[in-house]
Amino acid sequence: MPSQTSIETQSHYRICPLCEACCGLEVRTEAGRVISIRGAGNDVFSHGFICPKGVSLKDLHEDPDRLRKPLIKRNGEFVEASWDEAFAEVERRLLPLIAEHGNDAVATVIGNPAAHKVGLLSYFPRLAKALGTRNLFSASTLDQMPKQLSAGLMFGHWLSIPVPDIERCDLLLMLGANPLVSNGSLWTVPDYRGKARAMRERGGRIIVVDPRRTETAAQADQHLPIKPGGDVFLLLGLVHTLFDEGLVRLGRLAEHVNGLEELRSAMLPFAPERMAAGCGISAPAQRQLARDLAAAGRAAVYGRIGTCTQRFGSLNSWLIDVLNVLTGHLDAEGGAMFPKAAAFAANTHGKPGRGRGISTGRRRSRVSGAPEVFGEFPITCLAEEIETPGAGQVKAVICIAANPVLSTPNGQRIAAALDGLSFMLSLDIYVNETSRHADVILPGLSPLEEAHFDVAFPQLSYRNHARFSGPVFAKPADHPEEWQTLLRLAALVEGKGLNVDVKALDDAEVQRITGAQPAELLATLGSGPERLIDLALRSGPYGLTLAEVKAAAGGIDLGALQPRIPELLRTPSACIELAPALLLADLVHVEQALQQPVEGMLLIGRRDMRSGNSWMHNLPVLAKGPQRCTLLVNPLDATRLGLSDGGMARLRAGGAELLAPVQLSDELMLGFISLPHGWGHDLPGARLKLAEQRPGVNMNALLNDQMRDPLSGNAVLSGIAVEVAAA
Ligand SMILES: Nc1nc2c(c(=O)[nH]1)N[C@H]1C(S)=C(S)[C@@H](COP(=O)(O)OP(=O)(O)OC[C@H]3O[C@@H](n4cnc5c(=O)[nH]c(N)nc54)[C@H](O)[C@@H]3O)O[C@H]1N2
Ligand SMILES: Nc1nc2c(c(=O)[nH]1)N[C@H]1C(S)=C(S)[C@@H](COP(=O)(O)OP(=O)(O)OC[C@H]3O[C@@H](n4cnc5c(=O)[nH]c(N)nc54)[C@H](O)[C@@H]3O)O[C@H]1N2
Ligand code: SF4
Ligand SMILES: [Mo]
Repeated sequence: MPSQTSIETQSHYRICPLCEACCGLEVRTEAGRVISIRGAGNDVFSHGFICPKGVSLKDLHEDPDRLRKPLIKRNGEFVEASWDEAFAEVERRLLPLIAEHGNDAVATVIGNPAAHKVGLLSYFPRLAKALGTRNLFSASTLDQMPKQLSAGLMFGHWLSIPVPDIERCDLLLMLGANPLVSNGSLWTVPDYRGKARAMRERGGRIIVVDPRRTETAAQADQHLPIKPGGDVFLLLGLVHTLFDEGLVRLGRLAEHVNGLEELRSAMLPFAPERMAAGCGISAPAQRQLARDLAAAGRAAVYGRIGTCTQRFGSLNSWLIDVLNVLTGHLDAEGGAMFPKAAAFAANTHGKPGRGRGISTGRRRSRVSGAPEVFGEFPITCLAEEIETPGAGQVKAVICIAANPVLSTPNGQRIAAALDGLSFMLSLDIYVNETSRHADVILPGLSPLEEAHFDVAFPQLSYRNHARFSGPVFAKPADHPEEWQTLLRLAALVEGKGLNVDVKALDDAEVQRITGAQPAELLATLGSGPERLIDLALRSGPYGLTLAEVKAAAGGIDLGALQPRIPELLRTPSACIELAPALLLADLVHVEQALQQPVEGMLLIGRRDMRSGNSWMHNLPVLAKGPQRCTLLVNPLDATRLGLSDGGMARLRAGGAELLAPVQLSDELMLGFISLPHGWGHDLPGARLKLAEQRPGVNMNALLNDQMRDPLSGNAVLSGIAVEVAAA
């Protein structure tokens, strides 16, 4: 319960759902309104850190454009509807489609906010099972799928991803990440800035590999500018050097690795001297970096989205952890370590040390034949699956907390495809660039009306912890929570009709998945996500209960990361797989790429502290200030191209064209330009009054939806050649 600090002012603890840092916030309210939001000083994990996005939860809660009622499109216009009417409309439109065209005619698309919503995460599988469709898509193939794949192949589970143990690290090599702005990704590390500063004050060193001298690079000891898409060459050069110069030290892991000799011979061709042209980093610099890593007492290599959203994203993700293993820094204090989450972590369940491992390609997408990875097809295959007639054609889309029209390469193609559907349902909180195409929109709640427990991010945290926050405000009585909406949809698809008892459905499902749990225990644990959290905590490695976590103000600290190999491994061999065949087979393509360098001005993305992908530009506290959707250009390139600061540039690629305001910046190396993603809020039919005042342009309109990492299905978002001219 909220603590009473005066007659009127109440203080509430709320974990922020807006990025992976998962900060604990203190939300102060008076008479049902938010009066302030700050970092919660008593949070055992984030210790009072907050960024401007955390503050924006007030604006999000109060945003007049945020949907509070379901919408049904009638004669091309959205009209408000009751929940019963909206579900009835879904039933009326969707069931005949499934009956006529089969289960695969429905595709689902899940977006980023779902990763922060225990209700969506834990109840989506229920809907997916009811739908029984093979056409599952998500933002994961715009983001981290390569890392999940490499972790799965090496360690046996998709989410067994090591993170830097920054509080004890001496040398951190970071590629394609800008945690000073993004606040960390696949590495839950609130206040990266403070931790990096502390590391350097201890004498530690941070090296950043990035085409741009980012905020993170500027604060580091060294910035190594790399050619976009060039990481695979650099990483191969580094691994080659370790073998070539006899620097491999497996230490404690020696008895837990498989494939060392295969790896050694596979690396023979990739001498730094040959790789330098591909990455733009000289051979001596590569060799020195490899020696530094090998010599460091405690070091970690960490790569993030810049290394994933490339043609060789999977190879990059693999080679990063290969470097950690070969230098003896994986699973060692101060190195790259595996968190042990209190709940929901697959790598804490089952027989320790051995498992089934992972596989891909159990199915292929109908049109491109892309392999299924982690149960999904690449999101860049969505449009073609809708457009292409024939058996299995997608006729309906259920879009859950996703905005693919802005977030996916060639989003304009997706927009056109969505218009060709027979039915579209969005679970969203706005009428935006994607949900405007829907026939029915079922809104989620304000984050301040929801309880919160992170399912995924404690599996990626710099320190182990368990935290929970309750709702700040009671939700409107008739507004279902999103897990209830998902259960109702699942029941509807299963033909159970509209008048279902959601609690009974939930009880039956929990009974089914937990099997052995006595009915009395299940009854005492309530319902919905909280019951699932409680069960997961109880069966988790610390044997906690939800009541214990709730009772601990600011959460429970579960200590610094501890070595977990071999216990964590779930590979069939019970070893770390250093040389998975799927990855080795892709090396021939690296050779080809080396012979065919991409020419021209290369476009990369960037993130901004006051922006969150595509959907936070309608919040006043974030929207204020300078224009953020600008094209960064090196002044020398600008002169050559006739561009000037504040002037407009015309960008062309793949038949698409857009105009963007130029901002001169020496952060960028010659030949590279940068534009942020998630903009372009000028599409007709969206209802984002503030965002449309300064819409920005959609950089994804320039990207090619056929460019993917074929192993993981991840889209290529970086290093695309574009034509640039003054407009
Ligand atoms: N060029 C380029 N493109 C990129 C990236 C890049 O770096 N460069 N980054 C990629 C990455 S990493 C990601 S994760 C993707 C994100 O891609 P998406 O997930 O498709 O996009 P978001 O902008 O996060 O949109 C989230 C949607 O969820 C809605 N929403 C917000 N909160 C809730 C809620 O509580 N419930 C429901 N039901 N809906 C909610 C929002 O209104 C919005 O429509 O973008 C990718 N696109
Ligand atoms: N403020 C803010 N925070 C966010 C988000 C946001 O939109 N805004 N989005 C959230 C999401 S969904 C995610 S996934 C995370 C992502 O978190 P990060 O991975 O830290 O994201 P970015 O800031 O995009 O950093 C990627 C870096 O890769 C660089 N890069 C581009 N191409 C290459 C390349 O070829 N090689 C190398 N080595 N580097 C390259 C870019 O210049 C950029 O600095 O951020 C999350 N946090
Ligand atoms: S860093 Fe992320 S989690 Fe923390 S306040 Fe900002 S948006 Fe929220
Ligand atoms: Mo992301």
